[in-house]
Formats: sequence, C-alpha cells, structure tokens
Amino acid sequence: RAFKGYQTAHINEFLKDKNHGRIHILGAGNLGKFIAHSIKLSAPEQPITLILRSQDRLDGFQAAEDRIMCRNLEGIWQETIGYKYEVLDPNEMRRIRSLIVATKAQDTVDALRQVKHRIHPTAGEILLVQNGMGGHMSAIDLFDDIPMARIAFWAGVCSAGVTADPEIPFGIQHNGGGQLVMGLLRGLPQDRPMMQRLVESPPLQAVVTESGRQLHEALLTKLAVNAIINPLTAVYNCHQNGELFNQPSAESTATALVAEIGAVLRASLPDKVGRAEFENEALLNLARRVAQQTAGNTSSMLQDVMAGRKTEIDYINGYIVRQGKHHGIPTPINEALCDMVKRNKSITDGDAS
Ligand code: KPL
Repeated sequence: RAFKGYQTAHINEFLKDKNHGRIHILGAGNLGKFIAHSIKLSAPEQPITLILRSQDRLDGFQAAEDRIMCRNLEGIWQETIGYKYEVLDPNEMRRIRSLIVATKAQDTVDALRQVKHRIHPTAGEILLVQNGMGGHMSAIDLFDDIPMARIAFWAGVCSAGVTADPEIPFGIQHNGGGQLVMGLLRGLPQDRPMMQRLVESPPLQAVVTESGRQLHEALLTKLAVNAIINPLTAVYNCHQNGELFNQPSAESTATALVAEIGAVLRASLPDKVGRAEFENEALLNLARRVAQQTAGNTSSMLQDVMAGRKTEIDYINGYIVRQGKHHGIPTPINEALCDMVKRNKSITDGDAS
C-alpha cells in the first residue's frame, strides 16, 4: 500500500539496487563539473553519472573524450576520467540513491520532476546547490506525494569561484577558494554516504554544518553576492565580472542596491549576532572580492540574457523584493533590476541616475 502509485517497473529497479553507491549529478555547468571533478580527484573509484540536459551537451562531453579538465588554484591543469553520463529522460528507470542538483534555479523543479520516480524513497539523499533562495522548498515539495518517503534533502552553498575555460571543452578553472557549506533541510541525517564523500574531496573544502543558522547565513551571503554582481553585470552589459566596479555608475548603483539588500537580509536574521558580515559595506566588499576572483568570468545572468534564456532573477533579486515586502522594507532598485533583466533592458552610462 505504501507504494501505491508506483509502477512495478519502479519497484523492480529499487529492488535490484544496481546504482548503490553511485553519485548522480544533475546539471553539468561549472559547479556541477567542479564537484564531479573534485570527487574523482580524491576518489577515482567513486562511480559518478552526469545527467546532462540535452543530447548537445552529451555530444560536447563526448567530444571532450568524457573527461573533465580543471585548472587548479596553483594554475596546474588536472584531468579526471571515468564518468558515466546520460541525457535527462523521464522514461529512464535506473534508480538514484545519491543526487546532486546543480541546475539553474529556474530549471531545478522541472529537472527534478523528470528524475523523481528514480529516487530511492527511503534511502535517497539529495543535495541542492543552485543559486538563490526560494527554490529549495519548491524542490522538496515536489516529493510530498510519495508515501512514507524518507529522502534526506540538503542545501549546499559553494563560494568557490569556478569559471568555464573557453578553449577547452568541458574545461573549468578554479579561481578562488571558498567552502562548500552543506546543511540538512529535511529528513534524517544518519546515513549520508554522499555527504561523507564530498567532505573527503579536498578541492571542495566541504563541511557539513549541524547549525541551521550557519547554513542560513551562508545561503544569505551567497545570495547577496549574486544579487549585486549578477543583475548589474546584466544591465550594464559587463562581460567580465572584474570590470564591473570599474564603471563609475555601476559602482554607485551597487552602493544604493546593497543598502536595500543589507536591510532585508539583516531583517531576516533571527538575532543580532553575526550581523557585522551583513553590514552594507561588508557585503559590498565581499561582492568586490568575488568579482575579482571571477574577474574573467561572464556572470551566469548575463550569459542567460545574451542567450535569450530565462534568468535566475526571481530567485535572487526577486527573493529580496518578496522578503522586503514581508519585512516592510522598500526595495525599488531591486524591483527595477528585476524588471530590466526580464525585459533585457540595459543601462548605458548616461542614464544610470
Ligand atoms: O555565481 C556567480 C554567477 O555568475 O552566477 C558569480 C559569483 C557572479 C560568478 O560569475
């Protein structure tokens, strides 16, 4: 009765348990590749399957001879091999026990819907590492109808600067340190082979925090960085993050923007401890630092805008606007940026005021 609604084929797959121990990574952007590569560096024997969005992506991966190349912090190229891969397919049945979701925030629910039937209902562990806020709960809610499910949901916040290398297919560069902070969102934490594996993969500097508050602060800090760099690079059409703060009008917009972001974030922290990192100046300095660490990078939002794709703005500045309303804090600049990014409108240096 517990499995009412599941087809027999699903149950058979669960019983065969063929994918036990395998880590699946949904979404092979820079972060997905960096996580996969970091695991393989320290544990080449760890089975990993990359679930790619389209046949095109898969062709690209095959053209790269199924390897991921990463230039590490010392400037040395390292390669990892031995991946399996598949295209995201709702008809695929092979089970998944450990899943890392590294898709864009706006794609997460749709991508998860296509693998939902494959997740082990009582031993599944899912780590959500997408940008922004607000998407985690939608992802978890998707599983609400599975009877007796005991899936553990984790959030991960990665502050490493990782950029694509334009010259090398499936090549990435690790530009700056930064931890992967992971915390449990829902479920029971006792059996967590994937979390253990991540913690043992040094380039990630992964830590599991038992503190909901530390996780929340890590999520908010990352949110602030994305809420400053991403929309500003998009509306100023700034193709290199490192150039953003060299444009005088972008710098002054950033100062006004961070005043709204800081006020909203400070209001959403439960108490006063730790608020120094959330002062406007501290947040702006952090954004400047990250822009430098990823100086050669085109922000993901500008890339999406240029490609005519939907952006993550609703999960980033849109979240600031919603939280602002909740706390009674006006956020006109965030609202304007949401609107401009959605309408693909840019600011030229004359009309920044
Ligand atoms: O996370 C990023 C993004 O582009 O989404 C930053 C940190 C801005 C690096 O480009």
